[in-house]
Amino acid sequence: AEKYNIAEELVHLKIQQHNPGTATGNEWFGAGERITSYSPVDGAPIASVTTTTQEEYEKVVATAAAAFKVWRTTPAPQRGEIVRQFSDKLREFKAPLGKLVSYEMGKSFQEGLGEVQEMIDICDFAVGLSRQLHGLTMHSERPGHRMYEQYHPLGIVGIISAFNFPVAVWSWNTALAWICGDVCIWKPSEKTPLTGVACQQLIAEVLKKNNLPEGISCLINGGAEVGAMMTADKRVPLISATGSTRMGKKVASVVGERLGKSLLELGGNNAIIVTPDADIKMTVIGAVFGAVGTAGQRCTSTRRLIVHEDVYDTVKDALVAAYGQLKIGNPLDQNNHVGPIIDTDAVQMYLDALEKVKAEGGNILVEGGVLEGEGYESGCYVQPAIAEAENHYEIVQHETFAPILYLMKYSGDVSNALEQQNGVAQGLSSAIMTNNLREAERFLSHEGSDCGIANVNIGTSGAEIGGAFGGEKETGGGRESGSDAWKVYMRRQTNTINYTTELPLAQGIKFDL
Ligand code: UN1
Repeated sequence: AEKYNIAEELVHLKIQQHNPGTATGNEWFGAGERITSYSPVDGAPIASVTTTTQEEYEKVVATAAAAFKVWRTTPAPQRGEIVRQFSDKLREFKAPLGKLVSYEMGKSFQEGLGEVQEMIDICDFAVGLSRQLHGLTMHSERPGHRMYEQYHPLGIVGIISAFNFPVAVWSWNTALAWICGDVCIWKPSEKTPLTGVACQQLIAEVLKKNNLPEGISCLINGGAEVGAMMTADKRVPLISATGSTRMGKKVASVVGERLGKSLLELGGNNAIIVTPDADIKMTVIGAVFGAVGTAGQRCTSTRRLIVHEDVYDTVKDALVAAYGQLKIGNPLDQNNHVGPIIDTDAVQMYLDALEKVKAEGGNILVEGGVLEGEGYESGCYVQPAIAEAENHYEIVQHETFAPILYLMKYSGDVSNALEQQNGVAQGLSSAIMTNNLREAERFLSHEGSDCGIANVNIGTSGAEIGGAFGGEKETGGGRESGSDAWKVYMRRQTNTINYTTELPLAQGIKFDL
């Protein structure tokens, strides 16, 4: 266990035993109750942070609002330069931050490093974007008139993120929001507050070095009641929330009530369709990584495999064999494939799901269960499971945030597989494994996958930052990260300028005085 101690990383990242949990930048506040962060790796308490009080929240919003007045007038490429400096910090601290992500959240060290890499990538993307916040120009129907559009900063962006990508999802939002001229208030998951404190300290140093005001990057901590301070707050024009569909519906209704904007990235129920033309070796790698990577706790995790009857037995046998090779244990030990899930409540949900699939008639192919004994003392290590199931089962329709894979069969045409794949409430990620052009194009067409992400010969998880990330239906409809996702962080203004001495009206209307 000594070998996987992270005491040194905590010192490096300036995490103390008791940390204030609220910050406007370099200034920290800590009057609230404490939350202790426990590691699912060994069950040990890591450190604590204070939750944000209403009074502290008021200070944060006031400071952010004042900072916005300065930040919005800073030229966008100069804002990009700040993000570039932040990405340098992330490069410098990649190992300790990746290790803290791994230890506090439980994902493998490789995935912890991958998450910090994703932060670096989105920063690089944002730096380039800071010179490309383009609007269109239009031709006016009136002589001597010019029309164009501009994107202006929105104001304060509230970010509510989940435990499973404790730092990357914040960076997708914040790197774009900053170059767009917005200021950010971040509430990380109450299950992973320490990675939040670490990130806040890194960005705060950059802001201080550049003599920028407090309030550009703010941190608040706590549970749903602290998130609710932001969602109900008219001074926060955009709330970006990642988490369960249940949480998203609540956020959307509160923000909608005040006609604010929300950007929601909620549950997935992602499937891979395996056609008779699939490369079986690629299928198995993609499916196993998709189902057990991050211990099944990505919103893009593969939850369903929809396999053609001609290759069903081959795929089934290959999967069962692959699951037999999986090493489950301390995620900081790079020999292990699968770490713990986040906490014992999540373990209970996993166990309940396995009971339910059995009760509904499912056939367990790879038995699940909670691991016990040396190295598993936290009680959070579970055996990745596979069940043969049917799409209409209530439990299959539900996103269980754990490594459970449902294996299903289809026969005939790929449209039968598509019906199953689209036949769930969620619409985040999807994939097809095929070497048949007709099937691949059908899958990508308007009558194909109904998800925000649709991949060919790649699994459902592990999206790159360059594309827009998000999904349809109960996934919430939001898009973050690449492509033109930046537009949601800005307000669009249409400008018409008349440079003549006449005042002609649009639509040819005559109004003579
Ligand atoms: C999430 O699970 O909330 O596509 C984000 C992926 C990662 C991001 C997942 N790049 O799996």
